[in-house]
Amino acid sequence: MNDMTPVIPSKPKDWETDQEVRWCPGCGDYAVLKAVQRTMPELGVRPENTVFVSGIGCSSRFPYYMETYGFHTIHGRAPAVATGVKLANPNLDVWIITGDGDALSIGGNHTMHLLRRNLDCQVLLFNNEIYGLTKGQYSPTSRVGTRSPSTPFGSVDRPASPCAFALGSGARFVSRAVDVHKNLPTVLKAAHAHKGASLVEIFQNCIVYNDDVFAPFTAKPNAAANQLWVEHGKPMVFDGGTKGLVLDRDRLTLKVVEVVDGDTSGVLVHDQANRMIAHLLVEMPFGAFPMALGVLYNDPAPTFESAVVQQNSAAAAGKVPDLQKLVSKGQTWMVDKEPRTE
Ligand SMILES: Cc1ncc(C[n+]2csc(CCOP(=O)(O)OP(=O)(O)O)c2C)c(N)n1
Ligand code: SF4
Repeated sequence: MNDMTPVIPSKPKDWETDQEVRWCPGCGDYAVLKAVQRTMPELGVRPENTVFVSGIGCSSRFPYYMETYGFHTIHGRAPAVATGVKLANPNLDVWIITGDGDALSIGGNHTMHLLRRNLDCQVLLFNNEIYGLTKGQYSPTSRVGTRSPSTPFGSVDRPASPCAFALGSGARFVSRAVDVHKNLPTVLKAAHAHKGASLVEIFQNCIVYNDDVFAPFTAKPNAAANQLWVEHGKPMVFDGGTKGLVLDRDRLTLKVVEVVDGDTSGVLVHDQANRMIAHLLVEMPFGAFPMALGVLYNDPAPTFESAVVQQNSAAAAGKVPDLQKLVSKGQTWMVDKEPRTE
């Protein structure tokens, strides 16, 4: 996030383009696009100071649909382009749009370095547990047993968790949301307010190749019992406040307990700056535990671009720029007028 004043307020319409949206009808990407366009005016930012950078995939078509600057780059390389943009002009508000394949297969290496460097940007990782654009091959987040064109007998490798990957890479802001959930704008605002790389994993339904893969916690009848929305300073309760998480201090694990008569004493209180709690939350096996959603970890640290700018200005301090001196520094030689013939 950047502090740019004065800011002329914008409306959601100001962030929409005239481009034809080319996602399948019913794709979760539409809901995320709407949520972002609705949220931007509330961030007090302007389209002309905003850049959306994406890799390749269905989700990566996003920059076409935002009336901002944008780069639809190459597969897995949005972090490299975003880093260049932010270093060239740290005042720009940079958003990365990526998929589970783009960010964690071909782009895993780049995503890791973006997060550990802590470039100030928002990374919206659309997780549909599949390669949508290339017609439904399994991805690094697909569950064991996923049948796809590239795993016709079911996948055998264990999936990666984007949030666990982010924490392991040294990310300072890690969050989760659901494409159609009303809380998505709240998570986007928190991600934007955080100075540094903010990872937002968005569970996104691919209606064509992986429909309802998140239904066990996103479908209406399952939502309350299986979604735990964490809030800093609040006890971690779910299922209408009837269940909560406690710390099993002997085993250093989490446990689900019944909350009787609303008595939450003993229930773990969310501390978003506690990295250990974040690790426990993202590692909870779904089924025995609910899906942890919201801002799981938020503990700011100095950003990459601020350190680079500071270092460059310190190195340049007291020096007078002299281009001629620079080009004639070191070894010089004369080029023969006539080519040598030997
Ligand atoms: C270098 C390179 N390798 C492979 C591809 C093919 N390819 C395009 S998109 C994609 C995966 C997209 O999956 P994901 O990032 O999950 O995005 P989604 O389409 O599901 O939104 C692949 C493998 C490519 N475009 N470039
Ligand atoms: S293939 Fe899936 S992810 Fe891609 S646009 Fe269609 S529904 Fe969306």
